[in-house]
Amino acid sequence: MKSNCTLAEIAAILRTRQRFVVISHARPDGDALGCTLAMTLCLRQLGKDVTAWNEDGVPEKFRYLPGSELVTQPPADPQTFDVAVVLDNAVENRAGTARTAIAHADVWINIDHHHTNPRFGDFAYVDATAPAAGQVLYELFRQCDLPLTYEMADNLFAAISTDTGSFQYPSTTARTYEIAADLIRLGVNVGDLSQKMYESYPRRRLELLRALLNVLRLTSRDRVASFALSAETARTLGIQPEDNEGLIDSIRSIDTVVAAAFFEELGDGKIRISLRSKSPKIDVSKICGLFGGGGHQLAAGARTPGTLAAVQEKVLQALDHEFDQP
Ligand SMILES: [Mn+2]
Repeated sequence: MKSNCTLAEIAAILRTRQRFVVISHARPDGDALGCTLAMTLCLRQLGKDVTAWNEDGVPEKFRYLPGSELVTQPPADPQTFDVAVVLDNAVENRAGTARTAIAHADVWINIDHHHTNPRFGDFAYVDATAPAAGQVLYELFRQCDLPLTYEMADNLFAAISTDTGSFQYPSTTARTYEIAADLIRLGVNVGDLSQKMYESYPRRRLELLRALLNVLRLTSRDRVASFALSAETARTLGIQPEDNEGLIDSIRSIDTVVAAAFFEELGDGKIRISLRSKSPKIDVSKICGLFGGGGHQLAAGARTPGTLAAVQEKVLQALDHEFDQP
């Protein structure tokens, strides 16, 4: 595998070039958007021309992030830039139309924390020990004396908090808390921001959870919990794509459960698979790899063709097989 460039090399490009585009992955989570915005705000501080795109724009639930109005859906006509910055994205085409709207960039920068990231681009920096891409960006800004404003701090804190399950996942380290402390000193209001992140859901999200709990399945001797969302249920409840983010955690919290799975019927004949594990012995990025996806050992995803029932069955069998390994 290609090795990392240095953070100083990336900082030099940020300082010397002028026209930037910042992208991450489609169906953005808090890390993807927090990073996109922190980088965009940093480049604006440096006096650069910055464009920030996401295939899905900024979902309603993330509009509290400072600068969220700066991220737009990409235009139909591809554009040319000096530099394209790709964040929190291990698979280049997961950026979707945000990727195809870039006709050309002289330099491609790739900053990430997914161990499956092949280090695409001209300058790639992947730290698989970081629990969030936001943590890697923080190190870049601080080590290279780049601007780090209060608005950027809010975005980085949101990125790290959401990707660590509020500083709970095993990838959370002392360094993560040190960074959080620094971000709080920069002005992050933890109570206010956490309420926006975790206690401001629309009612339909809870209605969705109720519907999903009705179809909850426990398999592999109660070590695997799963539920599936049909396109019809999503339509009936008026579900937005961002509504189901994090619901998988509610079934993972069962004491006997080691792995949790969520299946969602997408409109295009594909099924979205989300897997979470509580044990390194069950590597869910490996299982998602069988279905053309990837991610982290304890959190991974894939999109695969098929029917909801058939895909669920195949994944549950693959999981069951993992428990048989010595
Ligand atoms: Mn991430």
